Amino acid sequence: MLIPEIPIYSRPFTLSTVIMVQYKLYYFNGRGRAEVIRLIFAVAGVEYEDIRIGHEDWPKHKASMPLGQMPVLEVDGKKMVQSGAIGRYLANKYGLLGSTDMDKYWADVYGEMFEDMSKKYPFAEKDEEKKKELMKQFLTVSVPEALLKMEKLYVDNNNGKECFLVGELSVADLAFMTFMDFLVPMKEDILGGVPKLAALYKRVREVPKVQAWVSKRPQSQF
Ligand SMILES: N[C@@H](CCC(=O)N[C@@H](CS)C(=O)NCC(=O)O)C(=O)O
Repeated sequence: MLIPEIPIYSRPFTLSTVIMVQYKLYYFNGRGRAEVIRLIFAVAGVEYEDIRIGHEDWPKHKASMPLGQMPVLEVDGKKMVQSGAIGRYLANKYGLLGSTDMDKYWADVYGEMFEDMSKKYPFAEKDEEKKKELMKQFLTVSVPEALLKMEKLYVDNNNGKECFLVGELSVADLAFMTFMDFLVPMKEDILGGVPKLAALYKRVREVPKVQAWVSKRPQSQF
């Protein structure tokens, strides 16, 4: 039987939408480490409760989270932790992990690259002068260098084809978009040296279900 090639994000109906699971997502009022999870739900058309805990209320909730951290995804009452693992779990469930084992591997590689890049962001630096210097290094050296390497991998892996990171839309694209949504307001031309990735960023943001979520998501600083 011939199965029509319809991209997952425009499929109207999947088996997963039939089996109703109760999802509750707990995070701060920000995109941060929860946004990829929210984007997966948006693209897959899955309902969930988006519970945003204010920093002032966090001490009251911390002990109820298995690792004392968020995001936490409650699935039918069971609390799941670690954003990357939750993202892969949901992406696998909703067809956003890549189609082949190799695609899945590469989606993971890109995810690790974003994680490596974010680790260089000087979140914890208290000294304002030092932080300014580290931020400059982060935005003008560390990230652009990593993006150059990433663009090369992306172009090689797809033979220059203008597509998503691993062909079809995957969790890696959603993670890429989330990372760029964080960086672009800090440095508008951060993708200036990587035209293929700049086009990819636009492509991901133009996916109708992504666009719909972006247009209605709460505005937040991070
Ligand atoms: N590796 C974890 C890190 C989770 C994490 O660091 N969460 C932060 C917010 S982004 C948090 O809950 N901070 C509050 C605290 O540790 O008390 C993940 O990706 O889920």
